[in-house]
Amino acid sequence: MKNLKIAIQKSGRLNEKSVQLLKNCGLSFENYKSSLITKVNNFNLEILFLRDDDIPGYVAQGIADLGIVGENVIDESRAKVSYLQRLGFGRCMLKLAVPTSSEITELKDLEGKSIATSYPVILQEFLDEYKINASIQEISGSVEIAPGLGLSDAICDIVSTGTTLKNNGLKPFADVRSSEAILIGRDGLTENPILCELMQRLQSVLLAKETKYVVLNVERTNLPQITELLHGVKSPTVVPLADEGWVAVHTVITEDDFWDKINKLKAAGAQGIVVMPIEKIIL
Ligand code: PRT
Ligand code: ZN
Repeated sequence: MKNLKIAIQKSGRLNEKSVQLLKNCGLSFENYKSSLITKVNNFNLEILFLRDDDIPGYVAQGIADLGIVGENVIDESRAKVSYLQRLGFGRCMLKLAVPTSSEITELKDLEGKSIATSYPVILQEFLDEYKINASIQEISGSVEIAPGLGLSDAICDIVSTGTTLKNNGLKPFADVRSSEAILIGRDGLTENPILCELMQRLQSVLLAKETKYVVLNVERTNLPQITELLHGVKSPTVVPLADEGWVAVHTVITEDDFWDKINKLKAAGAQGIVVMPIEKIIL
């Protein structure tokens, strides 16, 4: 069978997590920083290491079959690719920001002003949506220093912790779009058996990341309340303990309501709660 090619970022914020995700899917490969392409030893896949900006175009042209890249980069490129899977890392927000002393406080104040950004396509669409006429100054990096240099009144840039804005005397005042890393694919790939296998592995890794394996002890008399709290899970495993009045309950809890559920379990009499990471969940 012909190998598929997946393009990932060569170096930068998405590289390490992209490599780790593929390795967690059981793929074994050398990650030499100097090579641009590497063959996976135990799967029909080759990995191309590219600059993130090039990935959507490579996939749209079919030079790579798959790619891992931020939504911001996909949208900015306008490349025609399919979204296959959200990957849950590289999360950030494209924001509008101004110097802390600026009189601009809301979107309509941008009318007639200039905005520096590396994302002119996304920004223009956003301004059109809100019917704002502003001039866009396209710059490729260090956008945060543009207002200080007198190049623009505002900026539109990626923010994650907000430290860079703060360090440059800027304050955010509007969100343009959120972004996370996405697995993208070229057209006509969906039926490919190599992709189907990879998607199954990816989903089991991603699902496992969102869940925890929990073991707890409870008095038999309190078991009904505990199983009631765990109604989302197909019958939790209940194991008798040496002390006949007690049982151990084994279950899986999702990350999003983890603490809420643990506190309710404790209130219902759960003791000795042990929480373990799950590597994979095969459905
Ligand atoms: O060399 P190459 O072109 O491949 O990489 P790059 O330098 O263009 O991108 P890189 O590695 O910086 O980011 C890759 C992707 O990570 C982006 O396209 C986003 O999808 C995502 N991402 C997540 C981020 C951030 N968080 C982030 N904080 N991309 C950039 N930043 C920058 C931002 O531009 C700003 O300068 O970090 C600074 C802000 O960070 P905070 O934490 O101070 O707010
Ligand atoms: Zn880039």
